[in-house]
Amino acid sequence: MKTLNLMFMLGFPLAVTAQNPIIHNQFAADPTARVFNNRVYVYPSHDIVPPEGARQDWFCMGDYHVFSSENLTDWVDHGVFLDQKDVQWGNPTGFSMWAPDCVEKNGTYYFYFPNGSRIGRGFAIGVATAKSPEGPFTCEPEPIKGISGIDPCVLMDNDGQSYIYWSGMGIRGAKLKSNMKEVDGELQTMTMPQRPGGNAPEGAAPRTFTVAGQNMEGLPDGFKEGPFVFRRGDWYYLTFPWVRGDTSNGANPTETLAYAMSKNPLGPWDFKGIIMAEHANHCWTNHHSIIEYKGQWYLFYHHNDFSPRDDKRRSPCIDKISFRPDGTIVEVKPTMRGVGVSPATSRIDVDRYSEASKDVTTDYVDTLNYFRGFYASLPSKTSWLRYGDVDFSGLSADDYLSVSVKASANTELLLHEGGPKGKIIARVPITVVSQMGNFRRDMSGRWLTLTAPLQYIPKGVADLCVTGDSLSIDWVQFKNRRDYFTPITSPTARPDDEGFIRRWMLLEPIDNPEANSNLLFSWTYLQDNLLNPSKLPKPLPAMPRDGQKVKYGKQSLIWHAMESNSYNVRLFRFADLLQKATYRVCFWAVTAIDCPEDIPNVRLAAGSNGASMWWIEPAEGRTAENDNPVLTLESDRRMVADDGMSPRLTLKKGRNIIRCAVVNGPGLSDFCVRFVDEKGNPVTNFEIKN
Ligand code: FUB
Repeated sequence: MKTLNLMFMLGFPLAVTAQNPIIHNQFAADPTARVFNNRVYVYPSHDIVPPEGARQDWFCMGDYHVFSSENLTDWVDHGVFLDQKDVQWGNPTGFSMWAPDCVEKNGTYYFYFPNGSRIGRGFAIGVATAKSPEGPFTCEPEPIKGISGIDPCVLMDNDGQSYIYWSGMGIRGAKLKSNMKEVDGELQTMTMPQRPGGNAPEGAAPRTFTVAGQNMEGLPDGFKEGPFVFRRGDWYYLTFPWVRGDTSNGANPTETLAYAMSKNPLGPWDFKGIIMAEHANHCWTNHHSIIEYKGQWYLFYHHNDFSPRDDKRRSPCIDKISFRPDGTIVEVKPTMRGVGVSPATSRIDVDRYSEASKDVTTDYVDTLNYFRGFYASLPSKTSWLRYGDVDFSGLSADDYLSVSVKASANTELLLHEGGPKGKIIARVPITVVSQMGNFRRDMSGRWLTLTAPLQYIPKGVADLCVTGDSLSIDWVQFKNRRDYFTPITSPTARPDDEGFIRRWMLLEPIDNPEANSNLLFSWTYLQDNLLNPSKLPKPLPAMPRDGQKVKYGKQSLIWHAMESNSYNVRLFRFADLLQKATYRVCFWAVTAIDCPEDIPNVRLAAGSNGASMWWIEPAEGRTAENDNPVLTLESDRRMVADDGMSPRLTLKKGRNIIRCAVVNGPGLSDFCVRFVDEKGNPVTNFEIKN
C-alpha cells in the first residue's frame, strides 16, 4: 500500500476508469468537484481507519488529497496538499478535516475547509491559498471570523460577488469580501442556553456566539448539512443532504440529497424535493457537488462501497444529472457504471454494469480487502450483463481479449456488441478441469486470467455485453499486440542503443509436456533435444519467412516476424497472444544481421528464461543441425542481460544468421541478446534484415 501511495503522490494515474466508486486507493468522502483549466478537480475529505487513541466509531480525517481528470475516466491523485499539523489554529491531532471546497479568483485558488480548533470546542472554517489547483496551499493563520460550523461552499456569482455557505445551527450564508478571506457585513451576537446534560455546571450563564451571515429561509425541517450552491441560468440552487424521515421512536433515518431554488443567492428559497434518495444500505451520510463539464451536468456524491460494515469510511461516485425545462432536477438513481467512456484497452470492471438480467448478482472479490472490488455471477444460459460506452477504436484483428473469470465446471463466456443478441466479439472457452495423460488439472472455483482472439471489433464507442452460463467475471481488457511487440513496418531495423536485437522470426511454441521443472534442462538434455536432427522442426530453414509453416511431430507451426518493444523478447507473451501453450514448451527464434565488414573479436552475450542454446552461421562449418552452439545457458535460468558469453568470434561481412532455442517448463520465457566488443561495449554497426 505504501508503494501505491508513493506512486499516487508522484502523480501516476490511478489504474481506474470511472466505474463507481471512482477512487480505489483510499477512502474519500464529501467530493467537491470544480472545473479549473478545462479539467475536473475533486477535493474530497479523506476518511481513514482511526489510529489508536482517536475515536473509533467516528469520522477520522487528518489531511486532504486532490484528484483530477480530463475525461472523468482516468483519475490522477495529486497527493496530500494540506495536513492537520499545518493548520496553525487547528487541533493537530483532531482528525476533523471535514468536507471542503475550492474556488478560483484572479489566478488564486482559495481552499475552504472545516477543522476542530486548537483551543476550545467546535468547528471553525479556514482558508488556504495556492497558485495552482493542486497546491501547494498556504494556510491563513486564523479561521474566518463569524463562522462556527462545517461544510463550507463558495459561490462565485456572475457579477463578481462571492458568497459562502456552511452548516452550523442550520444552513447559513453570507457575502464574502473581495479578499475571499472575510465575511462581508456585521457579525451578530447570539445567545444560546446551555445544553441540558452538557459540560457546563448547573446554573451557568447562557453561551454567546458571534455569528456571521443569515439563516437560509424556506428549507424543510429535519437535519441538514453540506450546502452546495450553484447557479444555472438565472436560478440559484441550494442543494443539501437532508434527513426527511421521522426520528421519533428511536428511528434513525438516513440522509437524502435535496434542493431548493431561488432567484437570489441568499434566498429565501423554494424547497423543491429530492435529488437522490437515501442509500439502500443505510450508509448514514451522503454529501455531494454538482458541476457542468463539456455540456453535461454531473452529480458527485459518496457511498460506503469499499467499507460495507462501517459507514464512516466512504468512497466518491459520479452520475449524470439532468434538469426539466422549468429548471427542476430529475431525481438521480445511483449507478454502478458511473460515467465516462471506458477505453477497451483499459481494465474494465464489468461487474459495475449498466444493466443486467435479473439473476445476475455481484459480490466482493476479497472480503479482507474490499478495495479489490467486485465480481458478477451469471448463473444461467440466459444470464447477461451490459456495460455501457466502451471505446473500441484502435483495436485490430491481431489484438486479443484478456478476461478474469471463475467457474466450477467447464463452460464458455461470450462477449457481444450491444446486447445478448449482438454480434460476438470473442468467445472464451473456460476449461477448469482438464486431463493431459495422467496429469489432471482442476482449477474449479479459482480466478483464472484467460485470453481469446477477437472475432469481430465494434466500431468506435459501443456497449459491451457478457453472456455465460454458471460463471463469474471480474474484469475484461482488450490487449494490443503493441503492448509487447510493435508491428513491423520497415524492411530493416537496427539494434537498440545498447546493442540488443529486437527483431526476430519466432516459431510458435513446440509442446514439451514432460518439462514440468526447469531443473531438467541439463547440458545432456539440451544436447539430446536441441542438437538431435530427428527432434528438430522440419524443415528448419536457414532464414524462415513470415507465415512459413513447419511440422513438428503432429504439430503444425508457423513462423512470425516480430519486433519486441523492449530489449528482451517476451516469448511467453508471444505464445499468449497467439493463444498457444505458454508453459512446458520450446521456442525457436532466428534473425539475420547484415554487417558492412568483418567484425572480429566480438562475443554473443545472452540471457534467457529458462535454458537456451545459441548458434551463429556462417561460422566456419556450423549449422544448427550438426554443430555445437556458440553458447549454452543450462538449467533453471532467470533472464539476466549478458548472463552468458560466447567465446570470441568474428561476425562476417554480409549476412550472419543467429538462431536460438529456449526451453521452458513453468515460467515466463523470454530472452535478450547482443554482441559486445573486447571492452564489453555493445556492437551496433549492423542492420537486421529478416
Ligand atoms: O465527512 C464528514 C461529514 O459527514 C461531512 O462534513 C458531512 O457533510 C458528512 O458527510
